[in-house]
Amino acid sequence: MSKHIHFKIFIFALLLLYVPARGIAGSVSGTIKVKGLRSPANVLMFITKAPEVDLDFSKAKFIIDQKDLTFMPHILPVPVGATVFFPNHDKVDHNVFSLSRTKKFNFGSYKPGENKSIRFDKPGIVELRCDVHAEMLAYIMVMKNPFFGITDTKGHFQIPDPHYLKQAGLTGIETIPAGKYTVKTWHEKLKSKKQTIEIPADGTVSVKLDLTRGTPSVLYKR
Ligand SMILES: [Cu+2]
Repeated sequence: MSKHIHFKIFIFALLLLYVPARGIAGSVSGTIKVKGLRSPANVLMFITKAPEVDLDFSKAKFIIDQKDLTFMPHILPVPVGATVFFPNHDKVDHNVFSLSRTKKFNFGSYKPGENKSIRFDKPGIVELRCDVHAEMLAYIMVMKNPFFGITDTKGHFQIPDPHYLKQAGLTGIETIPAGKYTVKTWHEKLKSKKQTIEIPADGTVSVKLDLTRGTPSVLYKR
């Protein structure tokens, strides 16, 4: 065979390998049950390792609202590089700060109607507090990949989460490339669990996990 034919076969083989792999992708959905907590909501469900994706942040909007003396949402996963906004929609001043190693900051006291923002450039957990209101607590989870979801009040979740993507203004990551992955849980009062899953070429893999009270594991081992 000539070099030319060899090259053609090589290209053809590459196409066989490459083309299907791009178009074939699925998702994860499931239900979490918890013991020892009133609600199965606010559990972060995430894929530990995933293929790299180019994320377009141009329309991204990540917000932790301050309303009725609480942070909303209580837990917000964001991909590394995201900028999060912290509008004050209360009638009183707030002072949002973090002592976490992932990102230390202190906005100082700011007034109703004001807004602050900061970019999160390192993966890990950021615990948010308010200097004025000791009971205010929220978590920003800075994630290595955009494949995650948060359980609702019934314990249901989806990865990727269409509602989250729409709210955050992220596009192009509506599915996860088919293959074997590990899905893991994180909640501040629940022991973390993980499970191996296989994301199908087309469709959804279902996950059911029972969680109990305890200390969660670190988000990523360093
Ligand atoms: Cu406050």
